[in-house]
Amino acid sequence: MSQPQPVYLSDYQPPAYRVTHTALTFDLDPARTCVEARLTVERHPDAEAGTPLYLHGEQLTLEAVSIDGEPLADDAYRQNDKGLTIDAVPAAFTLETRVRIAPEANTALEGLYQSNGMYCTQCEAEGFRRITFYPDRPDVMAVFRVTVIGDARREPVLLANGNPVERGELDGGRHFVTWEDPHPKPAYLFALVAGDLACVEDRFTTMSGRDVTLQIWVEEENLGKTDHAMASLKRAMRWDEERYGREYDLDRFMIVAVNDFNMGAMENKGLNIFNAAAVLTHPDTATDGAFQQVEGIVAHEYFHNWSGNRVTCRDWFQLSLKEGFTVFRDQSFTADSNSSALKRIQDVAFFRTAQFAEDAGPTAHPVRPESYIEITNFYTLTVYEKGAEVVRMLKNLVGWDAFRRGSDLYFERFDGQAVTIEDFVGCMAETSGQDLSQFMRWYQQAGTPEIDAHGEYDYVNAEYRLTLRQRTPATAGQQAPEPLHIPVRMGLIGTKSGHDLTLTLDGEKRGCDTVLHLREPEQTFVFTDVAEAPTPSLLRHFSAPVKLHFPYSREDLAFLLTQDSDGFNRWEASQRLAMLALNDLIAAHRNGVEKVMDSRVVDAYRTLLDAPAADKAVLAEMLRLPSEAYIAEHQPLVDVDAIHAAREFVRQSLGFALRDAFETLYRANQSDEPYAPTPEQIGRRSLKNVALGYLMAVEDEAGIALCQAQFDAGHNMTDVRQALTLLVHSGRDDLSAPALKAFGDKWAHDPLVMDQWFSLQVSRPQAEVLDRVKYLMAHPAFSLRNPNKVRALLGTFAQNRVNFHRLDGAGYTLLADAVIELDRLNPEMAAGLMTPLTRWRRFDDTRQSLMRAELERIKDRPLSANVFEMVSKALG
Ligand code: B3K
Ligand code: ZN
Repeated sequence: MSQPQPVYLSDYQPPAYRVTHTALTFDLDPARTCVEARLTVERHPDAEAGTPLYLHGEQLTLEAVSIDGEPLADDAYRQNDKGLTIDAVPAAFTLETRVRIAPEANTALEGLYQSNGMYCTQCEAEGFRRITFYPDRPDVMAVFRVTVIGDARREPVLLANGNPVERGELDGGRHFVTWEDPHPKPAYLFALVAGDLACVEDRFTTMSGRDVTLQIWVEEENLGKTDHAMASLKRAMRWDEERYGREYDLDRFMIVAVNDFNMGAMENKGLNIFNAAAVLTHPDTATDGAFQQVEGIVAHEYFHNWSGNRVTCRDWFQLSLKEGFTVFRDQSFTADSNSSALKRIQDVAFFRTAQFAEDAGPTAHPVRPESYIEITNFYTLTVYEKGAEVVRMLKNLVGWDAFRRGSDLYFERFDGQAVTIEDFVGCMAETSGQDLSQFMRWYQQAGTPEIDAHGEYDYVNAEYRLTLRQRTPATAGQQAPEPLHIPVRMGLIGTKSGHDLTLTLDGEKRGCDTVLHLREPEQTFVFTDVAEAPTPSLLRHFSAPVKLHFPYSREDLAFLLTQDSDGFNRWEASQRLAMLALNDLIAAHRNGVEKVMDSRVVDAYRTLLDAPAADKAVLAEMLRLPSEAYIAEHQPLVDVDAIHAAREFVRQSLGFALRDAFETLYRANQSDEPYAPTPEQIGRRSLKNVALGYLMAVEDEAGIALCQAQFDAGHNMTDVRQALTLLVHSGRDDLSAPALKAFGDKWAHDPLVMDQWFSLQVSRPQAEVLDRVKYLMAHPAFSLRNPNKVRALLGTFAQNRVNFHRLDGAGYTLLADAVIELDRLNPEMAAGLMTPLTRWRRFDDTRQSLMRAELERIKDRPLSANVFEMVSKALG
């Protein structure tokens, strides 16, 4: 087998031929679906006559090919495993092909496949080439007309993009529906669904008064789980009108829930296909976290209708053009509809753990990568989440007004086109009048920039001098990164008064909160008229995706924890304070010294518990300790055992020292009102469940009784799952085993609840987990073919730090075995699953060599391009 070759951004060439109209007919059959395609093709005016026509096509059985009705002679075209070349074509013509495909054999879940017997598609990025021969690239945009033929009993519902224009009965119990989508689109936005589905319908009137039908299609038994997705959709549609002036553009908008799906959801024009886990909710089966996720994903896919579909990407290197912008939009929507500080805290906590780790590992890449072997490997936290941070910085640099005008200009100027990141940033430069050329480096440089900050107060002149020094680490693709344009939002708080001080910079009064523009490797900002010695509050709201170091003392942090006017930075102070204590304890553990809890940290937590909190959800986040993964990101070499021991020690120490306060908090936030996913209720449950966590850290009988009672009461999945997790993660097998069994028996019929059942038991710290994973892999509810199950069981296990990183290497072997087996079925999932192994350089010598050995073992196998690319980077 030849080695897969990389594709380079610098090699981009516009298409020589464009397709203006695409007519498809699907005659569905599990083993031999027939796909007929009629493409109206034109040579691009700039392309030379005689340029061969190239069509992508993989795993297709070609039965017929003709041009303008004339079948092609055998020697008029050439076919290999990647596509079809036709040497001589006219300047404008109609190409017709007929192919066969086998949806039932499609375990990669790309192209047309079957999930629970129903047909569905996933075409982004390059799945359409597994459906028919086509120029499968996003800069070829056509109007689609699609006829779907199926069995009237097995597939009563036949859906595709756009509007239904014709339907009818056929011989042999078959029927058809024809769909037309008037908006030109790239093939990656094509979708088809066929099966026995039920639908919940609603309506939405757009800002210009057009009536839109909203439909959510699900399997019959899930009809009771769509309310929240529908309500979220309507809110998102209204929000996009109000904030961005964007209106929906078809008569109907459909969402379909499928069980087997590689990611969250897909924004196909007018027919979004969702992982069931990203759309179905019910208070009894889904946690608050799941409700929030559904709201965010429904909004995200809907927002793509403009940022992605109406204006799309020229090539896949521009992926962040649609993803970074759309993530930024969905984050803003959630912040507007809930607590904005909470949303920022949750996003940043996740970002700094997962994206920083990606940026520090062998798969680090810029927001706009310069090359790839398999584009599926680039749907990453860097492209999505860092891309969103870059858009947020852009908004903060130019201000909302110029940003909104830039967004309007972008959508108007490029409507119906496939464009680049320069086109987007160019609109922002045009409406703001700012030079954004240095800012473009954010798209080009990988790695997490670091800022070393230090400040000095001059008592004589009443000045505060803040010096910021930036550096970006070298990465595989970039040996000498250049200084970035970094917005650093900050304030100064009077250490005595506890009040925000007015900022005067270069003679200009700037209020109590300002954004510094750091452009040079080192810059000093001199604030004048600073009436008292201040404590700086830096990088408010995480104004740039960087690591900021400032020599805060514990006293400074305890002060900021209560005095910072920025809610996000109050949380940040809690995390920094916990990190100082954790670092000491990690060192103590490593040196075999007795661990002692820092009383200043306990006092700071006591202050939090005593003060009445305005935002309960934010308080809950402040009381939550940094995760083991986050702590690991701060260690030069990760010591999994020391981190776990130190964190457990802090958890227990706080539990013991503040036990009564936690119990009071728990009881004060209990309620038996009917469940609703409102910010108030979510905040209350979150606070109560954090308190329960500390009570269970102590593991006294009273705490256990509260936990058991919460589990038994079964009010809603948020409470049940937290109680069950705490029971299962406690050392008390006498409690955990019966609770797990009761839960598993009760929910055996519900795959989404069984996912939770799998994941919560393989995240427990007890050493038996590895055997439990093996045992559960043979459980009837588990299947390697279902991505949600793979994520719940194997993905969660690989995040279980003490057990995955066992010193005998058995955790690594288990994961590598699974990657090898899964690669034969679903390369996209296999490549994602192996990510933790690629981070081997972060660990001690013993673990490094064990992980490396597993990577070598994977590398010796026949591999998909996906896994090949990951393993080569990891070892390279
Ligand atoms: N655009 C899709 C992701 C497709 C991933 C393909 N492997 C979902 C989203 O970002 O909205
Ligand atoms: Zn997206």
